[in-house]
Amino acid sequence: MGLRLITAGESHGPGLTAIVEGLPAGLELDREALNADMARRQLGHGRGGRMKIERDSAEVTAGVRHGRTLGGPVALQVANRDYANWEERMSPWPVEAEVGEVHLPRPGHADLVGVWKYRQTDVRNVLERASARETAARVAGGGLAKALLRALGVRVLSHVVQVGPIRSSARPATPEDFTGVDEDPVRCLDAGASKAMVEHIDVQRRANESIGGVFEVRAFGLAPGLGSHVSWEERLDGRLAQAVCSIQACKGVAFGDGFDLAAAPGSEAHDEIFYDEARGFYRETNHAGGLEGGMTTGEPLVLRGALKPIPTLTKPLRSVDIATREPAQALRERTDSSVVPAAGVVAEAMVAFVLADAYRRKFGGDHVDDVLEAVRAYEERIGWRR
Ligand code: EPS
Repeated sequence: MGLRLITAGESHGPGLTAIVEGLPAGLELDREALNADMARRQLGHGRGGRMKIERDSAEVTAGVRHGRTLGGPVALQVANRDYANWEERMSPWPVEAEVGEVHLPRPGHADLVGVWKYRQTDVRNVLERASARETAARVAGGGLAKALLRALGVRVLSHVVQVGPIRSSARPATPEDFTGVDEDPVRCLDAGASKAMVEHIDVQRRANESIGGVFEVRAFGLAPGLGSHVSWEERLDGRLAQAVCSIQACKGVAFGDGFDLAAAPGSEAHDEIFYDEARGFYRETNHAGGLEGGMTTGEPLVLRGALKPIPTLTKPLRSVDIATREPAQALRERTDSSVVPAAGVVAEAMVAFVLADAYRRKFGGDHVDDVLEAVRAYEERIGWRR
């Protein structure tokens, strides 16, 4: 059995819930590490007023005793502090007060298609669930996946490689190369680029624009052979792309050299295979980003995700009132101007989740020590040296 993550919750409702099913028993959880990720997701230059209200933490309400998993589903709750300001508008039950409907769909959001599809007249019934607030629950659930990966010696890290047109030149090769990334205002490892990114965000924000960018996730210490070539649903690149592209505003995912590989001659696009007694099998390059034939190669996983600029604009785009069908400006709301640094943290959670799921599928095990023994036996059989 693999891992399953279900999230529930609306942006301004009482709170968010994450349920993770399929973790082995005996897995040690680190409360501080879970909540450190929750806080990291709230950071980044370009966030809006909402992040001053929320102080996210993940409260465990099921599946854990004295810091270790019991083998059943784990439930996590994240409160929405902002609910205090929305109690009437977002009450789960009918209220006396007259609550106005939202009729101005924002281009680029789920608003218009969502009201058609779910037979709604109020855009709020769509936007509340479509909101990227839901990613707080993903990070809570992903934290459990990270705990399993940590027990298996795997680290999943991220950094920002582009904000608007400004690119970072950092190419972190080891987990240590990520040191200090969370202290940078845009989670960028290239100090010069970081400064220019912050300036770009400030200039664009003053011009009432929103800003997109690219984050990169790297995973170190993976066993070879996670995923499979035998059927399309099992290919790990496909599973990772789905998980990362499901992050709100993500429009593209690439592995390793990604789209640049399309222009390279074949002789320069692949990672030649070497062997020596000390290292076993190894590669000197990683154009493939750690995946061949839909399986991990044992090299670091390298994945990038492209975010479009957020569709809630303080300079609203043209839209149509869905009640009157008259031309109108799209809904104007409090908003972030850039969320690329936060999206990297969310992508860590999604990548960790897919990788932990791949370990569960390949190695099974009801207790975490069963998993560890199975991984060690497999690595010994193939002669894999970390
Ligand atoms: C979001 C709009 C903003 C963001 C929100 C995502 O919220 P609000 O409408 O309350 O100002 O702050 O992100 C979060 C709340 C969060 O925790 O990341 C959207 O429309 O997607």
